[in-house]
Amino acid sequence: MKTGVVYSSQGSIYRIKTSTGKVYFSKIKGKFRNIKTISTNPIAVGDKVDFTVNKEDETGIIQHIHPRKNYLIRKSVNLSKKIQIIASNIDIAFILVTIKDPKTTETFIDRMLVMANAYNINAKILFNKIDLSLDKEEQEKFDSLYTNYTNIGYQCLKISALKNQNINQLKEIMRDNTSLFIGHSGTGKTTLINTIDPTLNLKTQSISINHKQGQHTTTFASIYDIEKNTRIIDTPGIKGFGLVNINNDDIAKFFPDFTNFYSHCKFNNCTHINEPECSIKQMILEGKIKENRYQNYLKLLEEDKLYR
Ligand SMILES: Nc1nc2c(ncn2[C@@H]2O[C@H](COP(=O)(O)OP(=O)(O)OP(=O)(O)O)[C@@H](O)[C@H]2O)c(=O)[nH]1
Ligand SMILES: [Mg+2]
Ligand SMILES: [Zn+2]
Repeated sequence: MKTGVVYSSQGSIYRIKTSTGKVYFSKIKGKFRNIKTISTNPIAVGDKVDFTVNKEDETGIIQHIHPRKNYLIRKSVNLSKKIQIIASNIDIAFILVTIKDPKTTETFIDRMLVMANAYNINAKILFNKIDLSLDKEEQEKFDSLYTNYTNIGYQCLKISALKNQNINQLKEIMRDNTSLFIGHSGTGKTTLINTIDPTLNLKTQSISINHKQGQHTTTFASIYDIEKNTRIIDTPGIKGFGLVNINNDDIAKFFPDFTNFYSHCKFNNCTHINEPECSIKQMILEGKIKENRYQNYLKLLEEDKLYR
């Protein structure tokens, strides 16, 4: 039996890499397919697995998954509401945010941060495409997002993947970690990986001229080795996704700027909307919680109905 990490999966074929660097294309042992897992994919990119090797063609069969340190999960927007593990065993999830071309929605950022917090993943924010010129309104948006998230306690970095700005600083943070890049399509996740390691030469594509949106160039998650212990997981762009297994009255617990206060609400299942003696609403009046974070929170609650 050999042990390795799943570097990518396409259909039912998993590309596994061992510690010696050898790659095995593998399938899953039959029994996995019948097990009812929480997700549509029983094995995810990042999983550490044990597998046997077929002597004739050197293909593998996955026999066992090691316990996951953590995983990032999403519920799809469409009717199927399928749950999918995006990747597992992540040290840092970098959320790529662009102010324009494409515009990243604030609820997307907050949703990602809530999921990362709930699923035990260290999240940081990368504001990419800082080489683009912004109008006054966009610049104000940028400044307020940067300041607010930094004040809440999230590490934020301003970068340009295309113009190689502040990339060395990012590389320092990434060293000896497995980092995941996530964001809307076209925010520059793959471009950033190419800038970090130009030898990879991965496919990227300009955003559409009419809609100013990405064109879903990356279609499946893959791990890339940057240095011996430094890895990056590239992921396909996502528009929106539902929170998984988080109750409405728990969402506030994953807003770090709310956590000092919600336990003072009169009702312990307070959703901080219309309940009397809500300490979150009191803290907004006192300026201890930013009004726009609260608006994002309400929007997130409202939007999440679509996914349930
Ligand atoms: N001006 C500017 N353009 C950038 C920057 N980073 C990426 N781009 C451009 O944005 C477009 C989309 O980049 P990709 O790297 O393909 O985006 P992605 O996030 O991987 O997109 P998906 O794979 O579809 O999720 C390309 O035309 C890049 O050249 C940047 O820092 N500045
Ligand atoms: Mg891409
Ligand atoms: Zn409350």
